[in-house]
Amino acid sequence: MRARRQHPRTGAQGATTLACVGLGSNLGHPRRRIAAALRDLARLPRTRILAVSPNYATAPLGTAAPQPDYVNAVALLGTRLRARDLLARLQAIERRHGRRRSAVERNAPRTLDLDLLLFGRLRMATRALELPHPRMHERAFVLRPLADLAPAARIPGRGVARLLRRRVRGQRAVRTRSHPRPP
Ligand code: A4P
Ligand code: MG
Repeated sequence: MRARRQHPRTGAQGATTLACVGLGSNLGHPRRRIAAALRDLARLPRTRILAVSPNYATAPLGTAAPQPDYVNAVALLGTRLRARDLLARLQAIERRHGRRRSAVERNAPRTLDLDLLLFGRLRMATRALELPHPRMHERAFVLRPLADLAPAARIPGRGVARLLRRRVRGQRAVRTRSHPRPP
C-alpha cells in the first residue's frame, strides 16, 4: 500500500494514493447493493477502481440483537482525492443508498456501510477520520477479502493482512456469489 508524496497529516498529494474501502450491507438486497455501490465508486472523480475482492457472507459482529448476515467486500482504489474528501464522498454514497444512522443502536443493520480502511500509509486519529480503520485488523469480514486482493498489504501499526487473518479464524466469513462488477 504505497503512497507517494503524501502529506503526513492531510493525505494531500500530487500523486495517486492506494486506498482501500470496505463495503458492507445486511438490509435490502445486500449483493445488489454492493454491486451498485461499486458502480458509484467507479464514478468518483480522480479515482479508479483497481481491484475488487469476491463477496463474503459474514456473521454480524458486535451486535446486541440478532441481525441478518452481511455481505462484505473490499475494493482497492487509486485516488488523487485527499483522505477526508474521499470519506465525504463515501458517506454521500451511503446516504444515496438510504443509509440511516441509529442514535441508539450501535452497529445497527444497514443498507450500506463504506469504511475507509487504508489510505496509503497514512496514520491519523480524529473523530471524523481514523486511519487505518481502528477495528479492521480484528475482523474476518475485512481481512479475508483484503488478503484475497493484497495478501502482503500492511496495516500500519498492526501487521500484514494475510497473517492477521489467522487470528480471526473463528469468525464466519464464507465466499459467496458476486454480482456483475464495473469494468
Ligand atoms: N470514522 C472515523 N474513521 C473512519 C473510517 N476510517 N472510515 C467516523 C469510515 N468512518 C470513519 O461511522 C461512525 C463515524 O466513524 C463517522 O462519523 C465517521 O466519520 P458510521 O459509518 O456512521 O457508523 P458505523 O459504521 O455504525 O460505526 P462504526 O463504529 O464505524 O462501525 P463499523 O466499525 O463500521 O462496524 N459485521 C459484519 N459481519 N459485517 C459488517 O460490515 N459492520 C459493522 C459496523 C458491525 N458489524 C459488522 C459489520
Ligand atoms: Mg462505518
